[in-house]
Amino acid sequence: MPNDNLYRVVGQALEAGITAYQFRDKGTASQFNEDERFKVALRLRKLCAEYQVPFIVDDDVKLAVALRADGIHVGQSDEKIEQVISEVGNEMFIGLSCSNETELKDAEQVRGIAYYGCGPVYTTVSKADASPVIGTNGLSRLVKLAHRPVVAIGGITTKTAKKVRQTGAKGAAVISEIAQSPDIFLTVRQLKG
Ligand code: TZP
Ligand code: MG
Repeated sequence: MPNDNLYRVVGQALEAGITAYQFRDKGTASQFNEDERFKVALRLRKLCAEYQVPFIVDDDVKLAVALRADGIHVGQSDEKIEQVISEVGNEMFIGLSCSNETELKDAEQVRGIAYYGCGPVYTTVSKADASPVIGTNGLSRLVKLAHRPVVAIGGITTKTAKKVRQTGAKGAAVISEIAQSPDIFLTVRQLKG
């Protein structure tokens, strides 16, 4: 079963204490057709519910609604944030990616956004079309400008999590460091500090 590793990783990460999970299957990294995507995401959605951990769908309003997701996350070039807010703002919380000060200042004018995803803080291997790296200095500037919680993303590891936390970011979104960890319990504990 090709998805067994995904269920194992998410299950162990939940057991280890992650505070949110985002389902992301898009672009060149997409692994599933529409049917498979729904089935896999539904199973993960139920798993998160067992742990009372928010389940967030990346950039797929239809899937988020079908799964009764807790949240939806959109990027700057995904469906327009105002459109997403009017579609599902009453049903789930909404996150928006902001990778520079202009994007963040524009987002501050929009009502109905719950949090910002900011990065990439460091070089990432998980997103082919990632914006330029902003470093912890760039992240700090965005945190200072933001009146909403900032979740840092991009190349964050157990070694850099503390520096990321010191910027005032309220969370860290992590793919590789957890998915490739030989000991997910230890990695999540170290990431949380
Ligand atoms: N957006 C900016 S960086 C990134 C996304 C989705 C990928 C983060 O993955 P990793 O493996 O933790 O660098
Ligand atoms: Mg996106």
